Amino acid sequence: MEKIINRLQYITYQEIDKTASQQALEFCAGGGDWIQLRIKNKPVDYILAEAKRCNAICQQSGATFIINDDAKMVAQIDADGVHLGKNDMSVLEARKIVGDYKIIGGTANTFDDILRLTDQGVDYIGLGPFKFTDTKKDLSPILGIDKYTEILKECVMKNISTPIIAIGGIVIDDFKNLFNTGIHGIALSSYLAKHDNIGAETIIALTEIGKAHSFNFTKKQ
Ligand code: TZP
Ligand code: MG
Repeated sequence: MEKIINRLQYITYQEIDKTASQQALEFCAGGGDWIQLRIKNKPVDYILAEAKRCNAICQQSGATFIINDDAKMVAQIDADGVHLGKNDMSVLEARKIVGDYKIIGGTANTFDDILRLTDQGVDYIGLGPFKFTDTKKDLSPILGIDKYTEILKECVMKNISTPIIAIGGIVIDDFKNLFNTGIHGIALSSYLAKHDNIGAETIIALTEIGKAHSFNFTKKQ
């Protein structure tokens, strides 16, 4: 079965007064179709309960639901996939746990990271950080638009077609420049989370992604 990698991933955010599942509900209400549950420094029972709620919300609205770090939890609740950071288990280990049909995403900061992840059969790559962000501690070096351009060119030259998702400090004004580099999609956390109505801002973000992607796509035909 072909795994579909959507163009907007919402990463749940911990610095607001809404639970991850409340955020998931608002994001899906706005037409969002891909959520990554990311909860740090909480008991596993709390994360599991939130994961089950998010999974149900995503199933109901046809959205893809993946969990940060925890491949075993993905298998346990039959979520759609896992996102692995640089310090998490390898893609090969995660594949043994979740099987061939689940999505495995991996974090990259360099072209070498992308090569390593694609060799291991990752389904998408989160490339970043694009800009500085408070959302993640211990940030890797910031890439900016020039590094994205360089790395995406290298992907074309080496025939790497794994979808690349831009991440880190991204706001709507960045979409056009980022899609110009050849990325597949965008991951947003604080930008959407900080809007009172995550759903309303999701509608706007999806529209702008559609414009930025289609402009770049038609240019290439
Ligand atoms: N990995 C690299 S940057 C980042 C993660 C999880 C945080 C993205 O969040 P924001 O709020 O969109 O910068
Ligand atoms: Mg991690």
